[in-house]
Amino acid sequence: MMQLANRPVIFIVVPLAPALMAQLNAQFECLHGWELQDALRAGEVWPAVRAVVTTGGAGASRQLLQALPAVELVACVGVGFDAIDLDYARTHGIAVTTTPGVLDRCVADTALALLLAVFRQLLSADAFVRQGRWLAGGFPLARSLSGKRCGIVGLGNIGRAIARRAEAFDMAVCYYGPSQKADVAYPYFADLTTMAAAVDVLVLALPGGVSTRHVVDGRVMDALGADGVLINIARGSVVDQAALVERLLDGRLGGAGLDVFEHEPQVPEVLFGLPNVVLTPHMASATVETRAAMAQLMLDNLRAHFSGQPLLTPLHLDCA
Ligand code: 8YV
Repeated sequence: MMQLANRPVIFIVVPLAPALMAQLNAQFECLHGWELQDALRAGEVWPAVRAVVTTGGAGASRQLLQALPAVELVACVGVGFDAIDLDYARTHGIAVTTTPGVLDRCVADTALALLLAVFRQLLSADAFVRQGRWLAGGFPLARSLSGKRCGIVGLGNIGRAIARRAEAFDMAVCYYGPSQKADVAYPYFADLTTMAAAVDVLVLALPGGVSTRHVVDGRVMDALGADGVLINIARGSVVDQAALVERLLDGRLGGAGLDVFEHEPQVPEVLFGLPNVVLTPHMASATVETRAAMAQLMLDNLRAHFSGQPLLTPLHLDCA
């Protein structure tokens, strides 16, 4: 019992993988945020909590951080920090860690899987075989990926991993972002609509948050056009989803591969019947290997914090 009392108290926002929960339970005294929602809304405060453990999707709201007056660290299992109140963290000296570097490849794989699935009509082809329709004749021709122009929005670590894969599929890569990168030769566009008009595919790999909300709007989608394909493995918030749905329904946009949505897990049901759209449940990083690496990096940050060591992957809140 003594040992129990000495363990740092942490607040886990949403249920995590069983193996990670077991590790956290063994080393920390854990409060379960999903069981404390009513108490949080009722204004309860937990002064003993020293760290928040969360995911990219769940984040850490101002309301939560205000209820944890002694919190020192928000440790996120994920790279997206758009759901963490960084202003509050910055002004209250709360450190934030994420898990960069360990998920880029899986997320990029998912982007290419979505691209291939849309271009080669993989889901319709699979249904075609299962429904026995092959017996009555061949499957219609799909479209080839090689030779297509791929515009990446956000050339960070994930964007670069997507670029390398797109090149391996013989696509011509270019990118848009806040600034041109000195260390890559891909053509740079300073204007997103101009790039959308010049490519066959737009792949979104930019951070979510207020500053990127709806950067892919109706105008950008119209520039991409009736043969264009939109792939989103970033955040639902970066796309004007109503404008996207309209254009997929009336054919002004050619197709889409979507892993993220504006109001997850709600997905517009009108998309369910469209053969040119592939929908996945925010699973770009969701492999056994990658989730284990993300969990390990989050735990290493937590341990470093509580043993007075430098954090492994802190967010630099002045620049974030
Ligand atoms: C995960 C993500 O869905 O890294 C992110 O920001 O969106 C994903 O990798 C999530 O954080 C799971 O822990």
